[in-house]
Amino acid sequence: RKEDDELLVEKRDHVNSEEYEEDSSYNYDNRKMVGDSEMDRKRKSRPVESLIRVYDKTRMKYLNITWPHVPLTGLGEYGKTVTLNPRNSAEKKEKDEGLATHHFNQFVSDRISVIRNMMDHRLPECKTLTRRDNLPDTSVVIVFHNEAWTTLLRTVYSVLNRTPPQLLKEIILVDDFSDFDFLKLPLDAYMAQFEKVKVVHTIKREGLIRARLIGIDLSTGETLTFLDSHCECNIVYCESKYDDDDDDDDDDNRWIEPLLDRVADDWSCVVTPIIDTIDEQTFAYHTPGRAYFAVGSFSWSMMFKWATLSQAEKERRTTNTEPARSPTMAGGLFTINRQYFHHIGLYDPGMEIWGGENLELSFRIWLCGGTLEIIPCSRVGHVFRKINPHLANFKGSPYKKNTLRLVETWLDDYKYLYYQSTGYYPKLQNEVQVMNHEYKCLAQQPNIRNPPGNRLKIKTCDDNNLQIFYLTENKRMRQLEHCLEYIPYRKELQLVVCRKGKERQNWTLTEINQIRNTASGKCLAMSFDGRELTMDRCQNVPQQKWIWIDYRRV
Ligand code: LR7
Ligand code: MN
Repeated sequence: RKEDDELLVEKRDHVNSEEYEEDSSYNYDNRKMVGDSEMDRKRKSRPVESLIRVYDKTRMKYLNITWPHVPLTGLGEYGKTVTLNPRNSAEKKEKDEGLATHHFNQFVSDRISVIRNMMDHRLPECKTLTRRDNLPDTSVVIVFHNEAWTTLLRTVYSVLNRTPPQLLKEIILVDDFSDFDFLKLPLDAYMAQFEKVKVVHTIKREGLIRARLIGIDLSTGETLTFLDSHCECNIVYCESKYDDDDDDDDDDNRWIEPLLDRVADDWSCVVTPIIDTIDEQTFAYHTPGRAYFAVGSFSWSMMFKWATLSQAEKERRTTNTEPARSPTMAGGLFTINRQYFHHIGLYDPGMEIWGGENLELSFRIWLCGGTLEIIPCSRVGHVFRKINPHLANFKGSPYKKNTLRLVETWLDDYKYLYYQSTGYYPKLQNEVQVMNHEYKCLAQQPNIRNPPGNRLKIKTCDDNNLQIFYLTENKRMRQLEHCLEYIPYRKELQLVVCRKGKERQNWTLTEINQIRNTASGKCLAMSFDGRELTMDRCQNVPQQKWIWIDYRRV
């Protein structure tokens, strides 16, 4: 091990990321590496078990424990794609079991070094940005339930190796009542070699939200940084930068510094890195491009979504390296000032297992005087997966429950949008969008003072909930407790409170696709400039042709 470490350090000295970037044809397979030969690679790419002796305090005796350990291999270095086919039935079983448990390719992860080198994916400008000298320190909190050994270790090593020691107060690993034995004593024993790593085990399944609250309680850093248990902080920390008085100081901004610098600017700034993708199958490190990144958004059904930077934000920012304001965050990776987190009341401890806490915290931040930003010069990789094992294996619907808590807590007058779009609605018949021949849609015009806004507009069709109407059995076009009504003497089309037996609220679709109001006999029409809605005498004209599109089928 010791030898391997030394070799690794030596090998690192050869690595020149500048050289790598400039020459895309650079072949890292030619690099002299540990275990370079095909024989070595085959031998070393097989996981081996190591034996350790630990003292079990409760049983008051020494135990011999094995844990899967991964030697250094050349596979996956610099975030390169790894494709490995099982060579026999035992390996096939290993691969299948890994996939079934984690929904990522544990078989591959177990054959990549837990300390692999990574390409520097930042914008070149990031390297020369200036920042304050005295950055606050941070406690890195990583919670996990049944994480794979190698992904967990890779996360921990990437933090240890790529965070300047004076900025890393500690790493707190919160084991959320995992079933795997190797995450108990063996993990404690393994982590005991690192002064800065603390491991705690919950005594019942808490879920990621309360597990993080436990981590926060135990932490002492000025700021808190959260990571999922399958991350890799981007780029290598070179010790010489901090230990020697090396004046080669053009690279003081690694993953953590830009985050801490921004939090130090303003205690109410909560920041996230750009989250790069570690492929769930090949463990390749992908990035959407150096300058491009997405911000966080959400749908009215309270699903987290990625979105492009708004025009306003594009105009507000003057350089690519500046922080970008983000409406929401994905939830797993962020840095926050400890006092500010307490000031806004931490997480909602009533939230279970998984989901919703990311939007809850995002709303909490924006509504409590804070800002949420993405820092483009900080990048961290995360293993994205298509199926979430925690939800799949859990009875009940914690995600829905958590979402209801956040809706009831923060959405006030807008919460009907959530209930409307998730179908918690009496006598739901059909969800439709009302579209005309110019592909424009009928939409409610939001009115903050008097929600829901009672005006209607014609807008470009999109998946905005304000465009979705429910067709009820009794011919209503309804949005929550409001129905579309035509008031002839005022010539007004409005969304007003639904009333039984009110013919002015009845609508039918004619054979030639007009939407006809029963009481007035008039038809819904688009004005000639295509902007306004009117009610006209029914005629066979394109302006009066509409279709009801079943929203759920689109
Ligand atoms: O009961 C649980 N106990 C836990 O400790 C369930 C989960 N966990 C741990 C788990 O081991 C992992 O470390 O919590 C962490 C997050 O769970 P994941 O990795 O299964 O979640 P995810 O990556 O699919 O989900 C994203 O949304 C979650 C909503 O609750 C959390 O906020 C995650 O932190 C978040 N991850 C990210 O933001 C990374 C970027 C992904 C995106 C988009
Ligand atoms: Mn995750």
